[in-house]
Amino acid sequence: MTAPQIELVLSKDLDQDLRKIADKVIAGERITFDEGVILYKKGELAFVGALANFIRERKHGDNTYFNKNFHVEPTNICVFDCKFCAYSKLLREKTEYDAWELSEEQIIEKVKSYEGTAVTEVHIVGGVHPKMGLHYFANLIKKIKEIRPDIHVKAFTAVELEYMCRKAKVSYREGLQILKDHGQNSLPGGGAEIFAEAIREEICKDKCTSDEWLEIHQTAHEIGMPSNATMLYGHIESFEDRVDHMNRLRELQDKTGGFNTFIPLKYRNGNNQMSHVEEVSVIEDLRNYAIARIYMDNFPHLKAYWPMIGRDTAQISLSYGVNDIDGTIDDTTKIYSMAGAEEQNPAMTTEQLVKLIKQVNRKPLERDSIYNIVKDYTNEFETKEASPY
Ligand code: MET
Repeated sequence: MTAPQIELVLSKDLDQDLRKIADKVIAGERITFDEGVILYKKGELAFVGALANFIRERKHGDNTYFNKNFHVEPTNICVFDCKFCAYSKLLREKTEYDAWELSEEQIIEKVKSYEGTAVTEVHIVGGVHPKMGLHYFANLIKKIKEIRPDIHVKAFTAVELEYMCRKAKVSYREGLQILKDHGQNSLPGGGAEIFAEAIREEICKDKCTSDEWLEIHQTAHEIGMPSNATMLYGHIESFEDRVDHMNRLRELQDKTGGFNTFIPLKYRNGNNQMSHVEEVSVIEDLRNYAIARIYMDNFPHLKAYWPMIGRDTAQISLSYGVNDIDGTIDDTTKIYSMAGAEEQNPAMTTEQLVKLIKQVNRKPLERDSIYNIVKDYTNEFETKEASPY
């Protein structure tokens, strides 16, 4: 099915630069930085989409992953002041949302509320609270593991970890080892934003630097904790900045192999300090997924985070390189709903996730946090037969 799709795109009067890139992709070769920029500048959606889908099917066939998870967001009080953030409260004017600070008991109660359910992962991120430190969180993780020894704890962005380690006066390696010893399994990909220093200075100058973000992930990989990586796109960055961002990640992945998934995050412009910056179109979202799939040749997985992009676009993205759509969530995160995303109470049942995947002729597989298959849902939740495409 894939080859004719590509033929169709190539048989047009194709730009020579794009032709060369297509030949490389079909041959399984890596594209260069300059070629990444060319894709952003000249690659129409149909072209980059066909290449990305070709790669997706070569790597994964129709396999499409989701998981059963929930989030814990201990607080939205934050010492940092990222201009794109609609979430943090401390340095910010009061908005319709109040500050919150969960107690340890409240967090433990939340975890207990999932007793007897089939969740496999808890995702813990939030504001960088001056009083919630490394040892507090290490003990919290230990308590979570006492209640749910089987649950995968994916916790704390590099931004949160940099602050925690600095305050506790430990090296990244020591800090990460303490968290690992208390039961933390992996790191989420947040806080990367855009690595280009000039843009970082404009949008989030007071939090950890790009080099620190990369060093923390490298250190985590070295001590056996895998991680994910994100890129906040569609604000004031250039196409060169996006390729530079992906390039730094691709280089680190060549060294460590510790990243599982790349997650492009769309800039949403609600309730923040740069709301005048327009959001990009859905076409650009899909082009960005596709180019990421083409460029990040050493990342196994590409995720569309549905609470951010919406379930319709997440479904379409499965034809543009994406092979993972995250999880059930159960209305436990406010990060994107506060930024104006359509999903104001993000939650999907297993049936909804499976049907979303089956409707577009993909294979729904529940995974754990490190992509072991938990269950194949091919024969469950019958849905209207999808047309071939
Ligand atoms: N505190 C995190 C960071 O900046 C993000 C958590 S969600 C507001 O990396």
